[in-house]
Amino acid sequence: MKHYSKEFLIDLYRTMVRIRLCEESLVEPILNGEVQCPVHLYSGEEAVAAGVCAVLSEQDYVFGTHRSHGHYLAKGGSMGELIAEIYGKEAGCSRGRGGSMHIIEPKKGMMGAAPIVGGTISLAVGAALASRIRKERRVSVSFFGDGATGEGVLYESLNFAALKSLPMVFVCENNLYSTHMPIRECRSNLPIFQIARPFGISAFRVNGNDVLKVYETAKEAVDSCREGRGPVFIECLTYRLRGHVGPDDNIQGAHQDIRPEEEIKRWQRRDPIRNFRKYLLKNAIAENDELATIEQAAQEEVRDAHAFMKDSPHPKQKDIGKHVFKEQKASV
Ligand SMILES: Cc1ncc(C[n+]2csc(CCOP(=O)(O)OP(=O)(O)O)c2C)c(N)n1
Ligand SMILES: [Mg+2]
Repeated sequence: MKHYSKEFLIDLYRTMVRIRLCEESLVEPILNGEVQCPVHLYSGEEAVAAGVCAVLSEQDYVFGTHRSHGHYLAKGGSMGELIAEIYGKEAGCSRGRGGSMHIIEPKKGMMGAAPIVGGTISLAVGAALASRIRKERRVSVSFFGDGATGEGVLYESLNFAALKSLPMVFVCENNLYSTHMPIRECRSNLPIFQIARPFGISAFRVNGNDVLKVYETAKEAVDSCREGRGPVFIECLTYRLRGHVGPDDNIQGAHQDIRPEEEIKRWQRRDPIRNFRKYLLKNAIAENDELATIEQAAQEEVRDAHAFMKDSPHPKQKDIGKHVFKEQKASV
């Protein structure tokens, strides 16, 4: 096992706990209708965002998906601004105009998220190209789900990134489902990471619930990018512990999860946070009290984030069209 400082390991734990508690704080408000925009919770997948973003500097770029609260928080986005965004408040990171699926913090390198499946992959390629042209050595990370493997833009992006040897890491969060569609029903047998190989791109599959494995693979990938060796593809096997959208899979309001109960239970036992907590205790890296203090601090941050949101007004009706793209009238 590689040697890591206690501080580093605790930071990984803290990041995952902050994401989980933030996500879980939204369950009640979604169910009682306080939160009105669609929210795709990241609970269960925290090790991917935490492990990958721990490798990145603030200058590196991250592009997300419809399920990106974790990417935003792990890249340094403010929890208060995230909660405010989800509630449509003016203090939100997109001034309340975007909601859960349009979160962004360019100052921290979180360049944005979007609900169009595969929609940000080519933007990440563009950022990697800009980094190359400007000789900035910034690495661009594209997070996307297994569902994006059905989108042509992924293959165009793989080709272009390989062609130009761009400093880019493709991170596929394979949670085995695309909405309610099991992956085995919509893909050929080819393991996802192997789609990168015909393009000459190094590709790996890791246990996406093991934060250290994710970190180690991402570290090699990012180092390789910085050395100018071109893009890398990482498939992270993981599972969402909540529904596709909202806390449960409410297919037309049925609040029903169509995934097999046994499968859900199996993945609950692989909870990345619970298992990393056990690892920290077993290896005497931290005491129970220390971890409890971290959990308490995260809970307080969540409370403060909700208080911050409550103090912020909604955008005024007359301003609702400001800060959003508009169709321009042709001048001729
Ligand atoms: C281009 C496009 N097609 C369909 C949808 C509807 N849609 C929203 S999320 C989703 C599933 C995405 O699955 P995946 O990429 O595996 O991400 P996950 O939700 O599992 O994290 C689909 C099909 C969409 N938003 N965009
Ligand atoms: Mg998926």
